[in-house]
Amino acid sequence: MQTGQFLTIQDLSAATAISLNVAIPVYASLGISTSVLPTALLSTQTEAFGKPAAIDLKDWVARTVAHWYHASMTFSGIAVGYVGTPALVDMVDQFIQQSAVSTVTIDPVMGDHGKLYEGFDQSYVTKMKTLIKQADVLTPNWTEAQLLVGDDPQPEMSESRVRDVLARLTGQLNDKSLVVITGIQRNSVLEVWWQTAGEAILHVENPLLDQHFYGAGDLFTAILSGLIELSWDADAAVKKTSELLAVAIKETMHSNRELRFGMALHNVIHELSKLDDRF
Ligand code: PXL
Repeated sequence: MQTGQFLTIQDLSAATAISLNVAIPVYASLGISTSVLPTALLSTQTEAFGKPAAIDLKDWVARTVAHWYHASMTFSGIAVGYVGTPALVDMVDQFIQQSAVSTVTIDPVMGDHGKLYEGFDQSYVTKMKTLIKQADVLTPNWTEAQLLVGDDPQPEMSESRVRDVLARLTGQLNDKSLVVITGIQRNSVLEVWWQTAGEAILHVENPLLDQHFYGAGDLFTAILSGLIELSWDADAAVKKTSELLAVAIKETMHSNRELRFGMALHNVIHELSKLDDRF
């Protein structure tokens, strides 16, 4: 049961169903009262549309956080997605440290398919390695997971390699953290692997599709952090999230939209609303 106001921290990309545009309806459909802290205002995502018109919201974020502090604003849980600059990662880090929040979910959004996203370099990875120490739940894709343990991203996703990266990443976080690596492609299936410290490594499978679904990671993190905010057990939450992501991917694939516009949300929002058995 949610006891307060949840907070999502990530960019607002105007013309794409990714990041905040995905997170806001997801939390609403789960009945989670949510505040937003946009880190950047972009005309589109940074991939697939050329260079977006962008405003770095660092100054506004600093003033907002200061105002919230003076207004004694507290949050029941925080989920962090795309932040955008090393300076903002530092600010988010400090903000989380000073907010006595019970569960912090971090999606270290910075790359995919073996490469960093446009505009990021090693200094961003270094800052992100520090920020993730605050995570109770960490949701990197395979590229981000490797970067966070200090490896050059390799396409190889053998079981031993995935287990090794997952164990090393879990070792970098606090004792109870849940690490979930998405986008593992093995044996013609798409897998999600996860581990909480000291516990068994588990994975689930979905069909592997030969396309890139922009915003799928943002949707995954929004659903997972929402279910955890509603006190779902970690294993059940990851399994349900993977199942629901497949629903959204199926709809996106059949919707005839250009994939660069992000995720189709109608069916997944319908399914999420039905999970509401709290009242
Ligand atoms: O979906 C991840 C993401 C979030 N936000 C912005 C992005 C991307 C991926 O490219 O560009 C701005």
